[in-house]
Amino acid sequence: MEGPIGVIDSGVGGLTVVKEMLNRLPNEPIVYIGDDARCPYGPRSTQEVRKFTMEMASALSKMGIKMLVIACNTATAVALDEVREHFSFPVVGVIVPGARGAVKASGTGNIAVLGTVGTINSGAYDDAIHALLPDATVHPLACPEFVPIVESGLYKSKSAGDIVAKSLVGLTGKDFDVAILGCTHYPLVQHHIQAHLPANVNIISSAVETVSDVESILLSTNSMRVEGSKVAPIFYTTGEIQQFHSIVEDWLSIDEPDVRHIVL
Ligand code: I24
Ligand code: DGL
Repeated sequence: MEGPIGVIDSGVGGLTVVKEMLNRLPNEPIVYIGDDARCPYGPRSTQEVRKFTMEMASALSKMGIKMLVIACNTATAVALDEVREHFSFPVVGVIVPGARGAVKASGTGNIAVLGTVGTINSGAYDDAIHALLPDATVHPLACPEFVPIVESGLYKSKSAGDIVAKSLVGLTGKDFDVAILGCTHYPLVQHHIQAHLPANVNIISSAVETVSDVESILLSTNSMRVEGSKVAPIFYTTGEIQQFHSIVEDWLSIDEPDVRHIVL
């Protein structure tokens, strides 16, 4: 198999997955689509998220990708199966890898899951965890305040900690030793989350776990890119190029990244 690895997300959040890919698979060409014009997906209906996700997957399919990574938790939760049925390339979501990392890290099988309303309502993390560990106890918590904290830049301030603390009251009295960051944006408020959970709780980022799955598929399908010089990633946004460009520069430390507009 040849061609780039496609990565899709509701916006710029999936760059947390791209960052891990660039570190661990530096020779792989990446083509990314962020649906900024319709972000956030978290509060949207299942039907809408499925439709938007299929549109991004179709656009990348036409570009000849060898594999697709759905970096968005909300999109993975409701659209992974449909995307897999439609296309012949391998499709990797972020939920099964995140669930596997959590099950491995947990000594008790009691696991908290933080995510958007769409991700939590889908029950996708509960299902993935129980498939691996039938006796697990899952404590899901929707945290709709967290994405706006990050996107407003407020995540660096003290008041972000107060908002995070308020949301996490929903886990008071629950017993768990692992918490999954089941949303692309949550690694940016991880320090606030850790500070307001019991000290013994381990935090698992689905973004990190997902790249291990990408790597094993590349190896098992013998499609890892070996030869040649590094290829710069290409980023498509359905929204404004300017803002996307500065977030890519800042987050991935790429000078003059190739950011283009796309209409889906
Ligand atoms: N972080 C995210 N989204 C934003 C943002 C941010 N603005 C500042 N920061 N905006 O997601 C969403 C709105 N769109 C509009 C169209 O263009 C793109 C953005 C989290 C990104 C995680 C990789 C804060 C910020 C930043 C740089 C890096 C990381 C970060 F400015 F969180
Ligand atoms: N990318 C989304 C996720 O991981 C968060 C932002 C959104 O709600 O679209 O669930």
